[in-house]
Amino acid sequence: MGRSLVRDGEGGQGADSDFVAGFLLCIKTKRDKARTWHGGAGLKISRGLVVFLCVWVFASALGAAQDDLKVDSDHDGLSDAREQALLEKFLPRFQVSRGDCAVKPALFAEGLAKPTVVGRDGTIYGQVTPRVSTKAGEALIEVHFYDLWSVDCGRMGHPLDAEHVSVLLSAKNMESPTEDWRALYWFAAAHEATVCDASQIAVAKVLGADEHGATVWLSAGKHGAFLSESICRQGCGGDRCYGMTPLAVERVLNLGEPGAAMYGAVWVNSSEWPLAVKMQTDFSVAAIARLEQGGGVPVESNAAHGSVKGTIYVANSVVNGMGTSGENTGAALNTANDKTANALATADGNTEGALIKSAKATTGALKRSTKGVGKFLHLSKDKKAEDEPPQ
Ligand SMILES: [Ca+2]
Ligand SMILES: [Ca+2]
Repeated sequence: MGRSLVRDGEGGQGADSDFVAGFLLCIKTKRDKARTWHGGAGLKISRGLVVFLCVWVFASALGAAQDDLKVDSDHDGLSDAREQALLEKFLPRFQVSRGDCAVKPALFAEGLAKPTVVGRDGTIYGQVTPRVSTKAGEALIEVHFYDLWSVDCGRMGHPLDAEHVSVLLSAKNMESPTEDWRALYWFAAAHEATVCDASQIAVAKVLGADEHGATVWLSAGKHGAFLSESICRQGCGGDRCYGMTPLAVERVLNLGEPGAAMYGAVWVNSSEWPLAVKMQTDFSVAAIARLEQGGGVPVESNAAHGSVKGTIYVANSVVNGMGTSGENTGAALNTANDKTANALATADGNTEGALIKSAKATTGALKRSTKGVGKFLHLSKDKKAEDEPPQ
């Protein structure tokens, strides 16, 4: 990471600069007075005054530093300094596609309701929120890391793309020092709230990521997040992880909390992307219970539409096998909702069967079957090329 962007007055840097300024002033004053101590009467008074000024300056700077460490800009009970320290300690090791058409996660202009890209420079946004634990002697904090892109340039791409990864931390109490906090669970979002939802949850120790950030793979163009490279295709077949390279994170900026934005991130509430809804907890009791039953390895946090995903996956394969490019998967990744899922849930068995049979039959039959799936998904035919790895 190039640098930590903690503003003056938002985490201690302001206090540090006051302290340094006071120290320099004190040294300069003592040096100037020293030149006159050899000059004659009244010098003892001057020396006492210098000592008094020094003590006053240091005491003021120290007080200011302590006050700044208590600043809580988003009013959630955690200081800005504590939130920033946890963001930096648990920053995920993002793996991105070297040829991603959106380049890197973007920096957005402060204070504008409309998300406005300033630069595609590898900025990661964060959110640090205290949670209530049911265990005595345990404190919980949930940390979200948002990779916000200028564009989703996979299938059925669209401007702006809000993705995220999160972690649940624990320590003895909220005042525990940063080094004492440990990760319990990691969550990686992939196509949330669609029938292709492949979001995963895993035990941090199983990933070897309980004391630092987890390694997370972001699919090319679509930017779905995966806790293992091998499961990158678990959505509906529209994700690819190829040519992966570590993301050089330029900065980590705290978004604050809903209704209490930091760094001018008022654009979280824009209707142009589903970002505000991602600021809620990712660690439901049901998801954690499913995870613990499975031994802690990455499991899908929402397995409700598995058969539907299978249908779309087959449709995707058939379309690819035809040498054409279909919108089916891409649109499902982006737009399919529960209504669509319900429609498919009643039809997916027949549809999938038809597709599999069609795959063995004629091109004409294939076209009819894929059109059938497209009809279920309320889609039109594709105009873009498939986002396969570059040759
Ligand atoms: Ca706070
Ligand atoms: Ca916070």
